[in-house]
Amino acid sequence: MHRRPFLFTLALSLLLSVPAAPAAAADEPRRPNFLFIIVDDQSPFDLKAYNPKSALHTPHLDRLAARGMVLDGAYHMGSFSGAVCTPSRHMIMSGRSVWHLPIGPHAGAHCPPDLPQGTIPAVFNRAGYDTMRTCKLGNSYEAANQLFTVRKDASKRGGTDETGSAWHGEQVLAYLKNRAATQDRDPFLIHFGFSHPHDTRDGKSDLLAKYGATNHTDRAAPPPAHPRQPALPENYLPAHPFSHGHDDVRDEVAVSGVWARRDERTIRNEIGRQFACSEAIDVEIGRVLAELGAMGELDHTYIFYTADHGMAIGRHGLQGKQNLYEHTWRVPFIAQGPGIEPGTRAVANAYLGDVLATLCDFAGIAAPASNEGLSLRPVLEGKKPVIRDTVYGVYSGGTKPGMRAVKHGDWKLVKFDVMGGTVRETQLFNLRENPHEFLEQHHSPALVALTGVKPAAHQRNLATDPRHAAKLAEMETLLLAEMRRLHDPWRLWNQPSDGLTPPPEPPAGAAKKKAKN
Ligand SMILES: [Ca+2]
Ligand SMILES: [Ca+2]
Repeated sequence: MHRRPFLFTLALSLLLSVPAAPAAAADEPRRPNFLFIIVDDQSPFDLKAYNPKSALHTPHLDRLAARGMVLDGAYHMGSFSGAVCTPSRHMIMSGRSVWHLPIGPHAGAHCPPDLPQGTIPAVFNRAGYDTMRTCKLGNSYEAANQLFTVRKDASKRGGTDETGSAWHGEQVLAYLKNRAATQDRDPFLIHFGFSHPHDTRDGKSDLLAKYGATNHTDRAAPPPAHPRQPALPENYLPAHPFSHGHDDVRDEVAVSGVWARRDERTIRNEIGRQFACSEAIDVEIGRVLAELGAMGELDHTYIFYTADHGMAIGRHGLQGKQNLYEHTWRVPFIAQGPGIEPGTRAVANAYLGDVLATLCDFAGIAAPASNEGLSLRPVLEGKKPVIRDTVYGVYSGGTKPGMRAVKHGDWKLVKFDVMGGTVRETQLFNLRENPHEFLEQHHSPALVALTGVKPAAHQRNLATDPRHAAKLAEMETLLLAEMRRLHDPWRLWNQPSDGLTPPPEPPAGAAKKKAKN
């Protein structure tokens, strides 16, 4: 309100070609807008910003990356459910860590009852922002979602403008046009969510054709091959070398077009479908950014782009999001806005649960007491390379205790304690030297002949290499410390029990049914 006279003065001044009155601007700095873009199920390695060899065409995201900062170490903290979406989106909205959410085992002991009042829409409503949201429906944080003052949610995973990503774009464009028409000058926070590229990956026909893909529905046969299909991923395997502990989860066996298939034709076609859906999203981002530019809002708006978690689609022989390899544990994270140097990168060691603190910091709003995330602003403004030294990850939506990961510097430890104690595996990677987390199986001559990717001799799991025994012990100690600090309710086979009573296993089949998003 108090800005309107200034803006009017500014417009009048420009019109008359005389200098604007600077004193008014200094008194009341304009509060920034936020456009938070989140897609459903996307590996950072799909994007050229992370993988220059990717065939995915995303000119608008490329431009966002060129005008902003790309984070190379952004992670979702994990999940205790096959529906990885759900805890991920709770963490984004609330800034809480994975074992301190209002859902999941022992949640009540670690979560304030009024948490919805500490979520992004509640905090920004109270601060005088206009809040608007579009996204898919379901597998999210409904108590937070319903607090956006304008809400246009629907699951849109079809292959037309009305049934696909264009629908979400239209909701944001209509909102922006209404703001312009009513001359609404309040700062805004828009949650611009998409339902794709989550399966079913029914892309638009022109984009499917661009990537040589078909919306394959015949479970009895692989889809047709096509030379325009994207290549197999560098760390493709025809099967994961051991059970990862949730073999029957929907994403590994029941996604239409893939099912349990991991053959070259199936994987390349499905990546083509994923890319068709991701390019359609890029088109919508371009439309919205163009509108913000036309409204003169672009220079006053922080833009964030991310996904709720990554996705395998053939990498390491897996198809879903129920693992802790980098393709799935990590998320894309690109930020543009005032004070963020164009064309920069940082590791950050960010969690999606840092988003709330970051938005608050840029807006000049105090983060709520329930927030546990850290503001990424010092990283985004180039003042720090990382916001924390150690990153923890969990997947325990299948057999318990499940998988755990910890990353520190270039080193990453992954542990699998699954299938009733019959699978106990340890992986140690140096991510600088082995960024694709190549395993012994990636060195197979038959696989090298298929993918054309020949790992170097040292690019393998180093857990049993005696030269790295000290590093392994150090990472094991870090993992246990993180599990204790974050109230992980389980311990692994080689850890002290700490007197914990592990939560009961869900009845057989329960995890499978829940594992949709
Ligand atoms: Ca998801
Ligand atoms: Ca308003």
